[in-house]
Amino acid sequence: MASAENHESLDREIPTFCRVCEPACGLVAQVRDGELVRLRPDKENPVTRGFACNKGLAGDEIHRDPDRLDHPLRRRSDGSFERVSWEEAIQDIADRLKAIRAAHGPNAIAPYVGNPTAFNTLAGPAMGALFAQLGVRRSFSSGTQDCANKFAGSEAVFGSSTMHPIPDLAHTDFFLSLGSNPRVSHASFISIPDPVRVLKGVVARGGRVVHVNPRRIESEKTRAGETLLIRPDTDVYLLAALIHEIDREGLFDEEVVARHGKHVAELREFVARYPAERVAGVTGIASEEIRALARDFARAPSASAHMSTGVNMGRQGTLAYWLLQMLVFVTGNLDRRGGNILSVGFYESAKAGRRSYDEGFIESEYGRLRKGSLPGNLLPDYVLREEDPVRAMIVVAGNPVLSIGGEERLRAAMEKLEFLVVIDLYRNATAEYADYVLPSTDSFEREDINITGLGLQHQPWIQFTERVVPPRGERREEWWILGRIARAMGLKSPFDPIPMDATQETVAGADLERGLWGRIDHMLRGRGLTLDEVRAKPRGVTFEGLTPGRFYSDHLQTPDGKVDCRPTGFREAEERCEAEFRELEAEGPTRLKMITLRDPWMHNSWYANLERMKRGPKHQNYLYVHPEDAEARGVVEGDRVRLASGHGEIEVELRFDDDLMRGVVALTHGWGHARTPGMRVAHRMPGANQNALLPTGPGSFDPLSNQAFMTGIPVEISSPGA
Ligand SMILES: Nc1nc2c(c(=O)[nH]1)N[C@H]1C(S)=C(S)[C@@H](COP(=O)(O)OP(=O)(O)OC[C@H]3O[C@@H](n4cnc5c(=O)[nH]c(N)nc54)[C@H](O)[C@@H]3O)O[C@H]1N2
Ligand SMILES: Nc1nc2c(c(=O)[nH]1)N[C@H]1C(S)=C(S)[C@@H](COP(=O)(O)OP(=O)(O)OC[C@H]3O[C@@H](n4cnc5c(=O)[nH]c(N)nc54)[C@H](O)[C@@H]3O)O[C@H]1N2
Ligand code: SF4
Ligand SMILES: [Mo]
Repeated sequence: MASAENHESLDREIPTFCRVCEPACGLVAQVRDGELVRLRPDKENPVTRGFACNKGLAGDEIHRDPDRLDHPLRRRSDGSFERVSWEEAIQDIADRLKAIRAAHGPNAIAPYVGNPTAFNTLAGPAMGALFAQLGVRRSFSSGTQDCANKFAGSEAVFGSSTMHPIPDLAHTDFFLSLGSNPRVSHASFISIPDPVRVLKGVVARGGRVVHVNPRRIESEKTRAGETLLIRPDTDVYLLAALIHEIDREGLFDEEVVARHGKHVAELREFVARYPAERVAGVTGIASEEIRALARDFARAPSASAHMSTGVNMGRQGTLAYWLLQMLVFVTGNLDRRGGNILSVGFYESAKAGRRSYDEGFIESEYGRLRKGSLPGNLLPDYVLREEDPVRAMIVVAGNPVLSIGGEERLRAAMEKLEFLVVIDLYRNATAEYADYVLPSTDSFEREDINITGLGLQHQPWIQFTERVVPPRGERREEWWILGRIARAMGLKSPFDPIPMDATQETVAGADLERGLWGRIDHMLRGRGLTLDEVRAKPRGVTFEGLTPGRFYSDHLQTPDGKVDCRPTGFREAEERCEAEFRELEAEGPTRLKMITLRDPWMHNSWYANLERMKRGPKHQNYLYVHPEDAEARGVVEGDRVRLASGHGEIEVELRFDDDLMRGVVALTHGWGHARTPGMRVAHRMPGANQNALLPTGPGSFDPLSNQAFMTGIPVEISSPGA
């Protein structure tokens, strides 16, 4: 039957989608002899229409990377790793977790959940089920290095952490974007393929796009908007000034504000502290320019706004997100065509995140903290403490050693842990401290849907992807791994259906009973669809695009149905905000501040092992400095310099970048692989870890949200010999 065999070996083309970042770009996977050989952009994807970036298209190289984990590894007493069977690994992990829990209680075990789990539909409920049954009360995630301020902000203003009205870019006349670089990063908290094309469209229609950023970003050069340079960590004052100037000009939409807002007078009073002339010095933006921006935003037929990690990571990320929503709201642009509109998609998630902001806190060893993920910046503190420490950790798809601030304390903490399990694609920097390193499948080796964009998609759609190829080696899906551990501990697992009345085991537990995909099927049924119907359409099902008119009547989750324009829970923070303003005023504009520079060849820390991304000059990360700042310090391009903050120091090669604002230096994060021998390419071209310079411990995160301070870090440059 030679012909049948030939048929087997012919290329199969399978529509799927990328799970690296938020747009979920449609891809076509080319499979030959059961092997993934190539990925190409899917022109037939109804939403992403052939857009995909270099990282997504390199997914097959990640899949084939010879340094990928293919078998469970166990640490030997001499520190090296040995291959073990899944049975042995699972049983030993279960026994050790049980012993630690029996001896020290549930506080001794803490998970860290990394960013890629957000792109992995079945991992979430599986983690939830295991951790709930373990009684875990201390847990960490990449969310507190990324966007925790946004959840807190929306909860306070709209009564739900899952309500984030997104800019209606297809129709807007004015788009204000703070702290984002869509050309390189493809945006966060708005899922939109090829954002640059869409922004160019706004400009081509005669609209305006303004990027507020300490660096003249790539988007400007591609005619996707203009950049307004701002001193790092000062956006909150700019936003306050914009609202105040709009108020001064009488440009509030009084009718909307009176009908849907509360505490409006109090908002007016707060922003009045920051008139344009007062914030000009601190923000580095002339007062006339701030006034003009305020007028243009308020007078545009429609205007929309967005902020991202550049602002999230400042000291006032939560207040800034509040004021961003206020800017949109008071100008009547919330829920308006061309303004900010809530995206719905296959499930209305607003209710799921409903909570009163003031109830979202716990009393902890470190004072009042937000419920949910503890601050990543306290991870070392929880491990290194004498009394009731965290003794065991389970890290799923994360690399806290490199992604959180304060590298040396993190390493000390990992070293001290009695037991560490890492579930990853690679033996990453964190895995070097693990007792067990478990190989997970990658996105082409599992079934999935594009879950991440739910509630954030510019054009909502759901797509189901089959498993493109079978897992290589002994790679396993996270739900399988965690389920087996649960079962070996005598807990409930997906292999051991959970009775419906086990409500204390959280919703996730009940989901597992309905089958792995039961939760998604259930969510879809609310929209009159089933998962089988979605599966039957390999390129997915699209839903109605952004539609205004239902935000206030159907979605807003505050108990009184009003937008809270000045949440009382923010009062203490307002005083801190003012104190920091005075500090910045006193410090003046010449103090060097460090920001992060994402580039197209890294993805946080996990594209570090692809040779192709490291060709030529890309073999290291550079310190970018404005030529005049360099000159003032007697250093030149090509120098290896010492970069120091109050928290640590690194050595890096200097490069000029006159796109930076004076007084600002930039570095790409995710590097620093000198102690990661399991990733040979990364290890050979290690670069320097920016996070060695970031603050850690109490005081290094926003108490309103647990979000870490990671931008606008004061630094000094010197020659290493000096
Ligand atoms: N190539 C690539 N793409 C990625 C990632 C990656 O690592 N590499 N990471 C992915 C992830 S996890 C995320 S969350 C998204 C993030 O997506 P974005 O939030 O768009 O991230 P960045 O491109 O880093 O843009 C942040 C911008 O903020 C600016 N900035 C820094 N400090 C300040 C400040 O104080 N104020 C203002 N106004 N701006 C400031 C920086 O110059 C930078 O241009 O990107 C995703 N996409
Ligand atoms: N200085 C500075 N630091 C930052 C940032 C910054 O802008 N500046 N950005 C922050 C942001 S926005 C984020 S989101 C965090 C990210 O923080 P983390 O999530 O802790 O770190 P990543 O580097 O994204 O590591 C992800 C790990 O998951 C693995 N992985 C990838 N896919 C899978 C999968 O399908 N399954 C499993 N099991 N593993 C997988 C990768 O191999 C990698 O080791 O970093 C933050 N750190
Ligand atoms: S933009 Fe993001 S989702 Fe799209 S291909 Fe690139 S990495 Fe993947
Ligand atoms: Mo992120």
